[in-house]
Amino acid sequence: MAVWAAVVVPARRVLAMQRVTLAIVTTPGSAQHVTATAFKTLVENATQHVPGGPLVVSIQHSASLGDETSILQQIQLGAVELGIITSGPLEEFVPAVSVISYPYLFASHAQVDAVLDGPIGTELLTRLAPVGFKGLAFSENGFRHLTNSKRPVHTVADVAGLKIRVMRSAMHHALWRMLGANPTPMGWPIYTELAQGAVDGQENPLWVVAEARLHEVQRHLSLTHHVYSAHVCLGNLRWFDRLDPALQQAVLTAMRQAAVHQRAWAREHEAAYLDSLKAAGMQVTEPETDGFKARAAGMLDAPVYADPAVHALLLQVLDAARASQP
Ligand code: EAX
Repeated sequence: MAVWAAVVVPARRVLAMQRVTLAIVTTPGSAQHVTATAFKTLVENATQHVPGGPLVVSIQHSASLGDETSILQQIQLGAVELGIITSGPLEEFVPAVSVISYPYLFASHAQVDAVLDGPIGTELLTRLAPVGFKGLAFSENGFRHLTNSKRPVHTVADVAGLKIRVMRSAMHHALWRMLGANPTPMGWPIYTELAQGAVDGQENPLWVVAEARLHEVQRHLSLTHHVYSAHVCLGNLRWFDRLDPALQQAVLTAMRQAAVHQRAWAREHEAAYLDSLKAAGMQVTEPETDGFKARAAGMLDAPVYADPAVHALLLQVLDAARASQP
């Protein structure tokens, strides 16, 4: 009688480690890096014993995979799985995203949270799908302010003719034209361009100015608060759709928790970043914003918001921001 060797079939599913890349353009210490490291820890812990897991995240920072436009293209192709991207460059892929960058839309973080964590935020994340992205969460870049090497800006008239680097976004380009500047779209980083005087100024949240050491090459800081800038945490849609449902849930939950953690970090540190920029010698002005707002109001009729679907969403977002005004 033949003796058959017993074939042992494992009762549980085999765990298969999956390595994924998460790309950001900024350095360790940046807002994106805070979100990225929190996500990495959370998702790696959560997927230890999940079928198809664990998911192991490799963070590529400091624009090692190119600027945000290039990272978005790599995510679309599936060469990179995940990114934390400033809303500006994403607007060129999904024009609807530009509604949350509308000038002077938000006056407080409470309003930001009410809109981005409400139905409009959810709707925007789903609008990324047709171009191949899975929208996961909004983390925070912050309120943007103007810096330049030429002169203190007290009123919008002082902006006239300043050569300003803007993100690769038609919306930001149109806004700075409307404010009287001479805008030049560029990816990130921009330290060298500022140091060499290729442009006079740029606009970004305070933490960006400090972490990128722009105070070394920009003397004037004007607290304009002109645009709230979100970071959109997203992934390649095909990759996400093919994940085991438990892994999908783990990715979503970890990114949302990382974003909540990072928004708190950003808000806690804002005042300290302003102090550090003053201590580093930046000349700070608090410009008269009525003039900025009056000019920026023209954006309601700008071509970037002309598409009927985008315009309808813009009106909705303006209503929602008004309704959540403290
Ligand atoms: O996220 O490109 C930009 O101006 C961004 O705001 C910057 O990379 C920080």
